[in-house]
Amino acid sequence: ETEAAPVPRVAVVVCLIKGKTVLLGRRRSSLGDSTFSLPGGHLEFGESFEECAAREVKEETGLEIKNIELVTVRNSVFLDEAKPYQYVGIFMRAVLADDDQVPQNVEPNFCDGWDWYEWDALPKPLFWPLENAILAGFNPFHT
Ligand code: 8DG
Ligand code: MG
Ligand code: MG
Repeated sequence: ETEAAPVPRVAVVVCLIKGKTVLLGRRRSSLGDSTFSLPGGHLEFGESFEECAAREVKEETGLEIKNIELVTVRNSVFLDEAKPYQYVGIFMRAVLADDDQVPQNVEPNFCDGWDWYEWDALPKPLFWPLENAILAGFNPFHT
């Protein structure tokens, strides 16, 4: 069986902001295993970026979000993986619809759990597309 040629995919990731903190979870995935990343996932056919952001955050954390806005777009190409990949990463920003909500680890096979981290003291290692975005100036608090 021959594998289909790789194609770029669209991913929507969400910087969910609470005070000075953002929500991160440690990945359980062949891609970036045990690194900290934002909630997010693949854009489905027909979705807006905002709809995808709200759906992925709900699916992964149980949280309801509001004030969903585009912050930046990144092109992440990784040719050195066992399976090469390219993501057009749509980086959104949002806040909790209701501040009393607590994140749930809805997909424990894919994440060790969610927690809030101060932007100035992010955990390490970060998932590399997120790390690269930050090195390039991504800052959801300064836009
Ligand atoms: P899905 O099946 O729910 O649609 O996808 P997923 O399993 O939740 O996918 P994911 O790996 O969490 O996200 C899709 C891709 O988005 C990921 O492989 C690479 C890209 N991506 C970035 N930055 C970030 C980030 O900070 N967090 C997440 N989760 N994905 C990111 O470029
Ligand atoms: Mg995900
Ligand atoms: Mg997902």
